[in-house]
Parts: sequence; structure tokens; C-alpha cells
Amino acid sequence: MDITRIREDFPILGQKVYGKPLVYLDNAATTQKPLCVIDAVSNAYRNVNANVHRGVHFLSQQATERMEAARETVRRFIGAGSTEEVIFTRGTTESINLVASSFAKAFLKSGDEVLVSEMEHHSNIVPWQLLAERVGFKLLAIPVTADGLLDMEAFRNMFTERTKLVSVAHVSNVLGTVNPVREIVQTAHGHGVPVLIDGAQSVPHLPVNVRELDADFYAFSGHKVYGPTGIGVLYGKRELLEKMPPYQGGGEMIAHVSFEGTTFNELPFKFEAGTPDYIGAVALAEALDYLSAIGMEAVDRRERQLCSYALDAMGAIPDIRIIGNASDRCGVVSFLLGDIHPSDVGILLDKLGIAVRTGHHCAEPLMRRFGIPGTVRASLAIYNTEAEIDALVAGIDRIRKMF
Ligand code: C6P
Repeated sequence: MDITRIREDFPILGQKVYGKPLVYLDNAATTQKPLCVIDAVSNAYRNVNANVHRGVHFLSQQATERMEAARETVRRFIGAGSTEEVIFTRGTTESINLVASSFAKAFLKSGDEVLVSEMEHHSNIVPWQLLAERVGFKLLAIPVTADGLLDMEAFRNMFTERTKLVSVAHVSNVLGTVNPVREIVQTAHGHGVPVLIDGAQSVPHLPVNVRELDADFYAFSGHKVYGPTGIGVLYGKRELLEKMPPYQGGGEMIAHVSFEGTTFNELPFKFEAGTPDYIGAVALAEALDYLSAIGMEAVDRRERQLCSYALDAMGAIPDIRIIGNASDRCGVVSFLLGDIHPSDVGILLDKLGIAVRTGHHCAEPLMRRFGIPGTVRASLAIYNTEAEIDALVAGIDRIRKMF
């Protein structure tokens, strides 16, 4: 894989920060965008901008065709069976809120149980808590081991006749752990329980096939997969989506409206109230095509290689503590340096031109599990290099010596 060539596709990477070459290692928060994605946004506004699914005129039809072609690109990328099962949302957060709200109305009652895990992002905890308060179901957390793995034995023992849904991350945004989602789905289905997978940190790094996983719902964000902000995806199995009520009301999601009663549009439009981010959808498809041209197997191989390089190099720094020790991991290395506060490390690395994230990473229960206030997190993308990891390691070592 020609990383130098790939880097040329990302104009922002050429810039300097405080006079130093930018080393962007905050990709789990958001990835940078290749020129083809930036151009797709600009071209759409220049040439094909009109509201979709509403106009008989030329531009509206063109815009609609492009948006529906983008839906087909997403379908192919995640291996869904039909575009009816691909819903455009604002991102992972909205996708999970959609399922929580609509699934709860259709299927959950007081006394039921929903399983998440201790390593979830707040986006996969708080929507359930809000609903749990209203509906009266219980939210239970699968424990995480000291190595940063899901405790699968505990998970298997958590099922009762009250368990109605499992919702877990495919890849942890803090630990980089790749969870055994196929096994999780098989176990849950053995109890007749559907599974939502939060794919925010997996879709950018691994080949994902929702049908092979047999996932019932799968959520991801466009901006973490080299696409634009404001667009994301919820995949859902048709038989579940059909039974679920709309999430929001408005234009587009209806068939007919009267004051006597309203009927709803067919899938996927039933869940897409209001003007969608049709330009975001087209640009997301461009990002997915960009990744497909490289090949997700190749992306996965390359990033795992870079991640091992980072783990070896960073692991050799005295006083460093890497949080999470999964053998199947990707994308992320979280650490603490002696007793230096993570945000001090982040601020000093920034002065060297190195962008990392510090803090609890929207995963406070996981921080509590490890008894730490937060971590410093370096997160990788396809354009990162060994030289950038060397710069990070040199930076960390410099900070260590300063303290
Ligand atoms: N994690 C991070 O720096 P949104 O904000 O909707 O695009 O994604 C939310 C989300 C959900 N699940 C996981 C596993 C995630 O990592 C994220 C976003 C970013 O780790 C921003 S907090």
C-alpha cells in the first residue's frame, strides 16, 4: 500500500501546526477527508442541488437519483440485503437513539432488560437510560476484564426471559478491543434476543458484513469513515423495522396525512423525517468508494500492522501504562504516563504538532472500571505512518523527561 500516495489525497495533512508538521492521531474522534469527498460536496452544491423525493423537476430528480445511488453504495459496503434496510441518520448517536426510542415503543415494557457493556460510549448508554426511566425496563452492563475484553462468561449468564435486546460496540473507542460480535449475536439469538452493534469504530477499519454477522441493527457515522459530518447510517433487519413505529414525524416519512389519522411511508423513508442530508449521503458514498478501491481487507491489514508497531514502540517507554490488552484490536492506543495528568500530556503533544485526544472519551463507566480519570488516546487511520508513531514516541519520551 502506497501511503505517500494516499496522503496526497488528504490536503489537510500537509499543513504545519506551530511550525511543525501536523501528526494527526485523533482519527477515532473524526477522520480527515480525501479530495474526492470534499469535491463531491462542492460539486453537488454547484451542479445538482435540489430537495429530494419532492420535485418533478430535473434537478430534484437528479439529486434524488444520487441520494438513492448513495444508499445502494452503503448497502453494498456493509453487505445489507436491501436498500430498504439502510436508513440515513445524522450519525451513530442518532441511529442508536432511533432504535432505542422506536424499539422501546414496539417491544419493551416495565421489568424487561436491555444489555449493554461497561465499555460503551455514552451514545450507547444514555439513550437507553432515558427510555428505561420512561418505560421501566432495566439497563444491565456486561462487565469488562482487566485486559479490556468483554467478560463473555458473565455475558452468557446474564440472559433471562426478561432480556429483550443486546446493544454493544463492535470496537471500543478507548481500548481498541474488537469484540466477538459474531459470537455475541449467536448467543443472543439463541435466547431469541436481537442485537444492535455500534459500528462507529469498526466500519472505518474492518471489513463489515451485516448479514454475515447476522446483526439485527448496525450503526455508524460518516465522519469517522472519511465522509462528511452530519450523516450516518442505521442498518436494520426489515422484519424488525417494519414492526417499529416512526422515530420522528415530519415530511417524507408519511404516506397520507389528515386530522383523522396519518399513514406512514414505506421503508426506509418511514424513519427519515424531514429533508435528509442528501449531499452528505452522496459524499459518504464517495468516501466508501474510496475505501473500497483500496480494499477493506488491505485497510485492516495495514492498520493492524501500524497498531502493533505503535504498541511495541510505546510499550518500550518507561512509566507508560497502556490501557487495554486485547489481542484482537484495531485503531486505538490509550495510555497513561506515570502520574502526569492526561490533559497535560495532550497539551504538550499538541505543541509538538501531534493531535491526540485526552479525557474520558465519552466512556465514563469504563474509566470508573479501570479506576482512572481518563487516558491519552492515539487513534490511527489509513494515512498514518511509522514515522508519525516515531514522532509520538519521541514526544512522549520528551514529556516524561520534563516531568
Ligand atoms: N466517539 C471519540 O472520540 P457520533 O458522535 O454520533 O458520530 O458517534 C458517537 C460514538 C458512538 N460510539 C462509539 C464507539 C464512538 O466512538 C462514538 C464517537 C468519538 O471516541 C467522539 S466522542
